[in-house]
Amino acid sequence: MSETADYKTEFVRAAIHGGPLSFGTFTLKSGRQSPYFFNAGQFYRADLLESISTAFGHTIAEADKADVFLAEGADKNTSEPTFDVVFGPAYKGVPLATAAVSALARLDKARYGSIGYAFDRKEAKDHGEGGSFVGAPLAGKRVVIVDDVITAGTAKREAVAKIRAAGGIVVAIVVALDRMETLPDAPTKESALGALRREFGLPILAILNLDSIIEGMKQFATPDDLARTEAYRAQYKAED
Ligand code: OMP
Repeated sequence: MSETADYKTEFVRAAIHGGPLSFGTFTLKSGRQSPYFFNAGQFYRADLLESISTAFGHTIAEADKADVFLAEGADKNTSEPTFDVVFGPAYKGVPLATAAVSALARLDKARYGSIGYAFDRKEAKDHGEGGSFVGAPLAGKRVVIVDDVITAGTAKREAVAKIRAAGGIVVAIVVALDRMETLPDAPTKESALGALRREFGLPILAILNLDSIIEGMKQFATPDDLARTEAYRAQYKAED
């Protein structure tokens, strides 16, 4: 993994050794039987949360500084961040957004000190402050969505629709893991991530993908788990 950024190597190591990335036989939302499963809910320990939030922070900051979130033709003023809010869909996206914003402030407080986090409620609250969202206001704001895994993209479509309905401008989606799979029942070998990117015309970034997990497994996993994951990739990997 010599060409992989240190934070990614550390993230794969923490995911495999700490428990979030496990090996066995798992039934996915799509019905496929996968030899590996990435459970973002397992990053609950302080040291694991540190590794995933650092990885999100670096990925977002690198894209921001490279103007990836700017629409084509937009004015470039690199002293200001190109987004305002990091949004994590409930439930698993909630700690990811919160921790990512904290990591951004650690990386560069002058640039990211004013970035907010937000998340949605599964059920709208009708008392107290009320509403369907918690955290930074979304109306008129440039929003980066963060989430755990992309397999088919369904949860990301829902998040984009909710944010747009609240007046927010979605500028990118960043996930911890792109499983790089073909869409179930699709006639082509198009990936879920590619389909989303074309549908919304948005940058969609992943900290890790199936290829980088397999690279990491060569260092951190057993040969048997590695062989089963490579066979799964040969069967389901998308072509774009
Ligand atoms: P979409 O790609 O937006 O449909 O969301 C994928 C969802 O699949 C995740 O948000 C999880 O609920 C679940 N999932 C995982 O968490 N980890 C995996 O490794 C695989 C899946 C999955 O079922 O595909």
